[in-house]
Amino acid sequence: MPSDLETAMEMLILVFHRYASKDGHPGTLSRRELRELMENELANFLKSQKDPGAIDKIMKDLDANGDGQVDFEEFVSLVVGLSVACEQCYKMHKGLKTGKK
Ligand SMILES: [Ca+2]
Repeated sequence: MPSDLETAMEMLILVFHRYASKDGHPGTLSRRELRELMENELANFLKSQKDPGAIDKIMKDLDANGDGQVDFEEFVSLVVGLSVACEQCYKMHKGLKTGKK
């Protein structure tokens, strides 16, 4: 049986490819696929973004090699960035509840 972390890694891969396989380039996310992924899988994060151009900005930031497609490595950097932010909230939350670290 896979561990929690192995399951998390597998889910990342599966979610990426579920959206990446929707149009022409099956191994990468186009702008439209990235939008769809974020609307479905990161809806809360997207709601917190007041800027209507947020997805375009994220796309530009993620597309490190500038080919107009987000590959898995570029996608993972988004997930890592969001996870780091979430972990800071988690720590703060825990600190508030227990009164210590
Ligand atoms: Ca790219």
